[in-house]
Amino acid sequence: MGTALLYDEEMTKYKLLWVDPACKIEVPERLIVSYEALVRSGLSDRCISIPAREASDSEILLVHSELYLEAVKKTPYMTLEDLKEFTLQFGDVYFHPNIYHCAKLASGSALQLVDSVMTGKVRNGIALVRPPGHHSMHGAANGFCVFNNVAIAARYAKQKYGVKRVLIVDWDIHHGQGVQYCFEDDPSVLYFSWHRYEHQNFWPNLRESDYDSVGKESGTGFNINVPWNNVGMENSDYLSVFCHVLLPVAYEFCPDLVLVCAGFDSAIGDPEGEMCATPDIFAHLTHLLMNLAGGKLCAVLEGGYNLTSLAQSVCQTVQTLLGDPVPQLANLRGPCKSAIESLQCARSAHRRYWSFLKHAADPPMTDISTKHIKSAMEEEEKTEMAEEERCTEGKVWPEPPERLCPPVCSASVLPDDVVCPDGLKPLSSSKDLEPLLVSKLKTAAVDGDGVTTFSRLYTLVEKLVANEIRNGLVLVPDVAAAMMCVVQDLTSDLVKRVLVVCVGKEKELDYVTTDGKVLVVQISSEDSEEHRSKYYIPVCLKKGCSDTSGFIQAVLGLLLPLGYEYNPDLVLLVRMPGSGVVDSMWQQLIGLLQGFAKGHTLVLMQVNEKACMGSTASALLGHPAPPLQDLQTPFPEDGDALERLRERLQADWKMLQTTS
Ligand code: X5A
Ligand code: ZN
Repeated sequence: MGTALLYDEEMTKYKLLWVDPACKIEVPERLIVSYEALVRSGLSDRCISIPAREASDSEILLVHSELYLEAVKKTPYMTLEDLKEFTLQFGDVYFHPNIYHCAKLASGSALQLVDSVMTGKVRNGIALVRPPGHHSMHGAANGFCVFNNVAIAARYAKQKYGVKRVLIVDWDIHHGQGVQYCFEDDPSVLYFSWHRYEHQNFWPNLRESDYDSVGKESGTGFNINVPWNNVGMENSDYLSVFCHVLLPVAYEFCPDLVLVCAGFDSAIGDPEGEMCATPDIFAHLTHLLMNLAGGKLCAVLEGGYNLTSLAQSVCQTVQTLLGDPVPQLANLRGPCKSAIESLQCARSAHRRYWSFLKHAADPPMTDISTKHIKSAMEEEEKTEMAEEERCTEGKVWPEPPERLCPPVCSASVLPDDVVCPDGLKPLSSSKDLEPLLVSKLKTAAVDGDGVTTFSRLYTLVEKLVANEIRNGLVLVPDVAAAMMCVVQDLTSDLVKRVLVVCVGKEKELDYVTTDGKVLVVQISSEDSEEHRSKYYIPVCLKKGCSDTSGFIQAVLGLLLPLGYEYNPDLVLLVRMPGSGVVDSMWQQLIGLLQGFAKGHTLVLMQVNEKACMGSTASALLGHPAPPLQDLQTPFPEDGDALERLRERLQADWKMLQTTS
C-alpha cells in the first residue's frame, strides 16, 4: 500500500493577466517548484503516480450552483476585458481563459485521489493542484479559488463509497469559509480550521470565522474554528492546538476518511500568513492524522506563497505519507499567550458537544471592551518586534535536515521457541555484557537465557541509537526487571533522554532519575501520587488501561504534549502483564509514539503476552492502527483527574498549558 501523487502540468497553465496586488502571489511557479522538489528529492519516484481527470458537471454540482457553473463555463471564451469584469463580482480572485479547465482538473484530481484511497489502491496521497478550493462557495469564486476541491471530494466520498464520517482538516492559514458554509449543518462532515484572524482584521474578515461558529442545526459542534489573533505563531502553537483541540475531537468523531486542505501559507516565510512554524511541522501534523480512519488520508494543496517554504513543506508532508521517520522538533517551549487564549476559547466553545473536551476551562474574559484592549496589546507586541524580523521576504530558516531511513525498520529479540512475526528481523548476535551488569542480573535471579536476552536487548538499543534499526520488539520473562535494566544500565550513557511509557501497574518505578535523563509516564489504575515529580508522571484511570476513552484522552492531552516538550532520543514502551489495554488502543499508542525520537521506539512485553505480538509488529512496521470505534463516555472523575494533573504540571511542562 503506497502513497498516491497527483500532478498535471496543465494546472500551471494559467496566470494573472492584469495588475492586481491582491492576486499577484498566486503564480504557476507554486506548483512547478512543489513538484520539482519532489522529483529532486526522489520522493515522487516513491509515490504511485495517478493521472488527473476533469470533474464532471454533476460532480461540481455536488457543491456549486448551476448558475455559477454555467457562468464559469463561459470564461474560456471571454475577452480580457470580459474576464476582468467577470472577476470583479468576486473577492480576491482572477480568471483566465484556461482557469475553468484547470479548476475541473483540480477538483477531478481530488476525486481521483479519493478513488485511489477508497478502493485500496493506495493508503494515502496528495494532490498538487491549482486553482485551490477552500474559499469558493456555492455560487461564488473567492480567494484564488474557483471550485471547492475538498468539499466536492467529501460529498463524492459520501455518495460513491457510503463514507459515514469525513474529517476535513484545514491547516491553510486562511479560513476556508467555503468549506464551512458547505457543511455547517451537516454532522457527517467535521470541519476544522485554524486561520489568521487578528480579531477580524485579517482577510476574509468574517465574523463567522471566530471560535464561536460551531455549526448549525444538526451540524452543531461539527465546525471548529481556531482563530489566530496574532502573527508569528510557532511550532509549539500549532502542536498545542492539535493536542488540545483537534485530536481529542477527531478521535471522538472517529472519521472513515480524512481530507486535508493542505495549504502551506501557514509556514514560515509566507507573505500571507506571517507565521513562524517551520516546514518540518507538517511532518508532525501529517503524522498525527495518519492513524485516524485506518490511515485513509487525502491531502489537497490549497495556499502557500513563499516558494522555498512551500516546496520544503510539501516534501515534508509527502515523506511522512510515505512512512519515513518524522524529524525531531527541538526547543518546543509551549504556546504563546495569544495561542493559549485561542485554544481555550475553542475548547470551551466545544466542550458541550464533545465528551473529550468536557472538562475544558471557561473561556478567558471576553467582552467587547476587553477585546479592544487585547487587540491594542497584541498590536503593541507586534510593533515591538524588530521590523526586519517581521518582514517575511527577509526571513531565513535552516533547510529541514535529511530524514534517513535506517536499513532495518523493525527488529525483535525473542525467546527461541517464539516465531518471529512477519517483517521483523530477529536479532541473533549479542554483545558481551559488562561483568558488573551480569552479576547484577544474577543477583536479580536472571538465568542464563535471561542474560542472553539482555545482551541482545543491549545490542538492539545500540543499533537503534546508531540509526541502524528504527524500532524493536522485545519479549522478556520479566518486563519490570528488563525495564529497570534498560533505564538504569543500558541507555544512560547512550542516549540523552529516554521517554518511558509504562502501560499498566508497576510499583517500583522510584529508581527514576531526577536529572531529566528519563521521563516516565505511567498509565494505570494505581494511584502513586506520593512519588510524583517532574520526571515521574503517574496517570491514574479509574478502570485502568482497559478504559480506552480515558486512555486516549491521556495520550492526546498529556503524553503527546509532554513528549513533544521533552523531545526524547528513545522511547521505551513497556506493557505490563495484564494491563488490559485494548488492541486497537495499543496500536494507536505505538503509532502516535513514533512521532518522537525519529521513530526509535523499543517495546518491552512479557513472554506470556505473545497474543498481541502480531498487532505490535504491525504498528511498529508503520501500518495504520485500526480506529477506536464506539468509545464510551469517559468517567467524569477521570476527566477531572486528568485536568487537575495537567494543571499541576503546567508549571513544569509548558506544552500542557490550555488556560491563561
Ligand atoms: C487558497 C488561499 C488566499 C487568498 C488571499 C486573498 N487563498 N487575500 O490561500
Ligand atoms: Zn491560504
